[in-house]
Amino acid sequence: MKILIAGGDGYLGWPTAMHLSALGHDTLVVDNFLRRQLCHAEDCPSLFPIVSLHDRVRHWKQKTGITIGTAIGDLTNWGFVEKVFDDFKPDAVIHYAEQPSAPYSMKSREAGHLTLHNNITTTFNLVQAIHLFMPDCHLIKLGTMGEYGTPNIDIEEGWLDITHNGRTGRFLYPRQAGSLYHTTKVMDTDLLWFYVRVWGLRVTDLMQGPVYGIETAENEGCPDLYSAFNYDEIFGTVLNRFMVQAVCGHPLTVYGKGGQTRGYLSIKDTLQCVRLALETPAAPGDMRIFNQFVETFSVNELAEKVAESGRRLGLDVEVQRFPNPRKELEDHYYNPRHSALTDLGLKPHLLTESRMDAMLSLVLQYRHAVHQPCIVRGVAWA
Ligand code: USQ
Repeated sequence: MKILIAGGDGYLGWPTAMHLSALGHDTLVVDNFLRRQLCHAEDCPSLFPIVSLHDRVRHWKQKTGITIGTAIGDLTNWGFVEKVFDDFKPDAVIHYAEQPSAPYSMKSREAGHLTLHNNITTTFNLVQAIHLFMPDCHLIKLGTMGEYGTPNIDIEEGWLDITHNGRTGRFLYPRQAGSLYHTTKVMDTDLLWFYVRVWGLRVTDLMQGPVYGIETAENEGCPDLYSAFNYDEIFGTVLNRFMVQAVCGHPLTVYGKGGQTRGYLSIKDTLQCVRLALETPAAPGDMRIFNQFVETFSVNELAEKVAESGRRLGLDVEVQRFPNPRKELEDHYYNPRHSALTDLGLKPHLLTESRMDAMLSLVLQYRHAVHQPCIVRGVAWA
């Protein structure tokens, strides 16, 4: 298949490009380096030195003989989008090209507007280009479990059957996001559902939980092929942050009561999930929604797992409660379904002690590179 990976330079986009190209797909990475620029501007460096996209593509070619194509430009610019689609004519688009940080989106009016404009316009342009150039193309969109929020009822996979005054209908499951970033994903879902209804697009919307990890089958032992790994308050996800905090002697930053529960998955499972969605495309006029995570943990449970792993590795890890900079429930019911991807064949990599220790050992090798000032930055929802 010809696969366009929008946001293919990112934490998940680049590993996806390697994974799918290794399976024999003709892969094109499209990116404008927004994530690199924002991290640079916010003084939030990656733990590992970031190799340029062009160098990674060269390293991958040397290692495997496979060429990954690149198109550098901004997907909010219609002229660029039109040219890329006209030239490449993808059979599938994997859409990661969004500003992915909740704290960044809440930082200032400007950052909020950038998030809103970038995320919604990119989704809109991709939908328009698919309709115009490749109406049969399957769009796989990375959404987020955060679209649902933390309701006091079970979370279904995307849809809810509602009986009202004796009549029953199927609707998008109610969304109530906890940040402007998460709200842009809700808006994406609505936009996609609208165009599925009117234009018969084929869409899979993946409600993904926070991802952790570094190595995949394709980059194992090859730092030149690693993605950027953020551990700062703005761009780092919680488990990646805790791992880095553990190795540099920073207390683990549990926000508030630490009962916030989310569905987690490793970067290896993200690749599996995206591949499974690709191999079983949505039918025309179908909008599939899959909940993409493999196990749930509270922040307290994650902190305890990191502290235990640290002890096994001889580290003295302190867990500390910090005032929560976010507005979120710290103690809540959380029971989301997640059977659709398992039914397609997902084989989860669970967060076992040995996997925790392997990741922490790898992070420990880069302890000298940790930039402590970015760990707590004080971005508050208020
Ligand atoms: N948290 C802490 N301490 C920290 C960092 C986070 O207690 O140092 C807590 C947060 O308050 C939150 C939970 O850990 O309750 C998860 O936070 P996170 O920063 O790992 O995840 P989040 O901001 O929700 O966003 C991340 C990705 C985003 C993705 C989302 C999936 O950045 O792109 O969409 O995970 S989900 O969380 O399911 O919405």
